[in-house]
Amino acid sequence: MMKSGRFLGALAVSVLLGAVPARVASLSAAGDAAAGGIGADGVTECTVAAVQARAPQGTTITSAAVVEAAGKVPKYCKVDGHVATPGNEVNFRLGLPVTWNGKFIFAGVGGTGGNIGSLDAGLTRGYASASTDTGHLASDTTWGSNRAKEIDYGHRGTHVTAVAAKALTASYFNRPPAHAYFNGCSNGGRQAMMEVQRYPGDFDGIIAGDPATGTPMQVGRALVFQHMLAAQENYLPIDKVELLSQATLAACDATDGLKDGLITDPRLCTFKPQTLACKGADGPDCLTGGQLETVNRIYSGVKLPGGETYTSGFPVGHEGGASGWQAWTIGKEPPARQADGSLAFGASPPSGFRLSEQNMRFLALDDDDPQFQWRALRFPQDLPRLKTMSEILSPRDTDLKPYKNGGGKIIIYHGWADPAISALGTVDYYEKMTRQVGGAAQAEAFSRLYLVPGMHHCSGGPGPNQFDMLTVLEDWVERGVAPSRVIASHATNGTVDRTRPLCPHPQVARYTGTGSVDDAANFKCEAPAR
Ligand SMILES: [Ca+2]
Repeated sequence: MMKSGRFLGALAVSVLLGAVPARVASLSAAGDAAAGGIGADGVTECTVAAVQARAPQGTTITSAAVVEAAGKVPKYCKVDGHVATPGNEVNFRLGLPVTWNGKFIFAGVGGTGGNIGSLDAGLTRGYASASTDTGHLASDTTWGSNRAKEIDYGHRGTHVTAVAAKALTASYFNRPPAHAYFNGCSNGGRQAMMEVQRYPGDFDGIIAGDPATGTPMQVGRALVFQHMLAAQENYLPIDKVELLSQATLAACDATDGLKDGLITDPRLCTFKPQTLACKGADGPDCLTGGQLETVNRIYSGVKLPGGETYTSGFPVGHEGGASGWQAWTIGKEPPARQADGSLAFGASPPSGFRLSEQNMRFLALDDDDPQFQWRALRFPQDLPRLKTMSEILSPRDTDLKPYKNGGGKIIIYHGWADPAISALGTVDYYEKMTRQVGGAAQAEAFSRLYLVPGMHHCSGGPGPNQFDMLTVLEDWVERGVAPSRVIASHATNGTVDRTRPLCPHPQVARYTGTGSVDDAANFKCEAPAR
């Protein structure tokens, strides 16, 4: 089956986007005032007509209305609209606060897009704040059969929204934003990596949290599910994951030099799942052969026939808990046998299954095949069929020199215990990127990677999982203060019970030997001894 618009190559797309006029550059207060629609405060009226009159070409405003202050969110002008792309329209929302901090921020969106992200965090800090649905509605079940919508989800929708929303911000306030930032986690982290790789001029500061890797990640999941759902004895029930989690913590907690309930560097851990193998029949204190193979697949990742990593395995540690493997891989309920004899999850499958199933069904293949699903994937035989979509969805370019040379700064963070997207893949990317830009000093001139011990996917887990990277990035971009340690905290029921510095990779937080291990003051960042 053909996908509409599939012959639009990257070159044609970039030429078309390049044709959008640089509205910011051509702004003049006198010219805009002459166009009308300027209020007594010198700011554009918050109406469709006034905002549309100053909109860049290809941008359609569908709604503009003042929203009164509520809670911490200040009074702002809420603008909804869409941007035309070749073969599609990308919906966006832009919030323009009455008391503006002079800057712009873009909020990334999770999963497979389809919903515009919340602007509240940016508006609360006074930012002109934008987000996008990445070019399709959540209710649209056919977007994965439309190449234009796939490209917009993959990367283009974020870019055109950034260009249009920055221009609208400039025309609304009659001056361009002094700085433009992007902040996203998970798929939002993937959007961030696409921006830094493909559109280095869009932002001068980018935060990429737990960045999704697109096709390789979904293939890795599918291969785990192929084994885990092939036989009931391969399935890992919740209590077996808790058993594993206790075993990995017992084996690895002290290997980082401090027994504190956290595995600070899982790469140091030499835990072997085989030590949990059942000696005889299945029991609560052991893993069956089928369960061990499931665990090994999760830890091992996927290698190409030549031995090169295709998708990284998951680091050992903190597998348990509601936001651990349970949320992403095994689910709350075990799979049930279907009429055809197969095992399948019920109505609330684990998130990793839901996303991989959707990906294989309508996003992975270069040409749709309605019969294709995760059980049918053959690795590596099917890799050629995934090539085009992998290029559209997967941010793999390690050459960040254009972004660096343009003065951009990027902060990447990843939870070591993220059960959805492997932190080891992000470490691998960062180290390759470091070599590509000319070594550590060059990489540190514009980038940081923070690995967060014991943090699950973007939040959760027993580690210090709350931190404010935007302030760190603002200090770097606006005041030239290069990031060093970042204080993170962990709270239980709203009460902080642990603080810990996050250290720029490859440094790690080292206990100074005195005082509470739950107090960041008693840690320093230093290069690992190995
Ligand atoms: Ca430890």
